[in-house]
Amino acid sequence: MPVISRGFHGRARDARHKLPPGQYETGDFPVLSAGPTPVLDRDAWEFTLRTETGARHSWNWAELLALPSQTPTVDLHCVTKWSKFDTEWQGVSLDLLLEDVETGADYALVRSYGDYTTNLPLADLLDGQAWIAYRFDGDELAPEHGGPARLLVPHLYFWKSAKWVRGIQLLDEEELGFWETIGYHDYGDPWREQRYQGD
Ligand SMILES: Nc1nc2c(c(=O)[nH]1)N[C@H]1C(S)=C(S)[C@@H](COP(=O)(O)O)O[C@H]1N2
Ligand SMILES: [Mo]
Repeated sequence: MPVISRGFHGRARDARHKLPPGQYETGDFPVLSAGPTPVLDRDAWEFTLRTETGARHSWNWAELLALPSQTPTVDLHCVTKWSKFDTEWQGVSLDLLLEDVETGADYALVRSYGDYTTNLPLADLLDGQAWIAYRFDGDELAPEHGGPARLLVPHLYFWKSAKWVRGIQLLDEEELGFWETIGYHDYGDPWREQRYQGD
């Protein structure tokens, strides 16, 4: 029976397996923000889902924290080519937030405090793929990384994970967000290297 070494070679093979095309692994957690970090008061914080028919579903900070949470461990892939493996988060699944929301929408436009937006299909927020995350690596989510809470949707390039998330608008027709409007890919699958429109 062959002896399988779980030393350096095994780790290197794992790393390659986890690394999408064109990416490199980093142990750092770079901060990438298109504007200044907004100063947000948890007492005034609110997250609002709006459906295509105009129905509103809102959660304040206490309500969000009172919901059952999950602790996903995920890999992050930024379009600027860094990937960070095995990051540990705590947050509320979008499956739970959307559970009682009646919608036939196909698209979502995510809005942040501070005006950042990003778009994705509604299906990519469901089935255990997305969270409103409020803790990272055992601590409150730091403001520069999107605290009090950010969207976490790690199977797409990290620009889709809107920091300082404020709400999600559900839409029948696709509307493009901030980066998508200026040439980044509508969908942004790192495994298909969908960095720019046309990739
Ligand atoms: N509100 C908001 N969310 C954002 C951004 C931003 O500029 N504003 N940058 C995006 C990009 S391009 C990346 S790579 C990640 C960076 O998250 P980090 O700063 O926590 O690494 O946040 C994404 N979410
Ligand atoms: Mo990014």
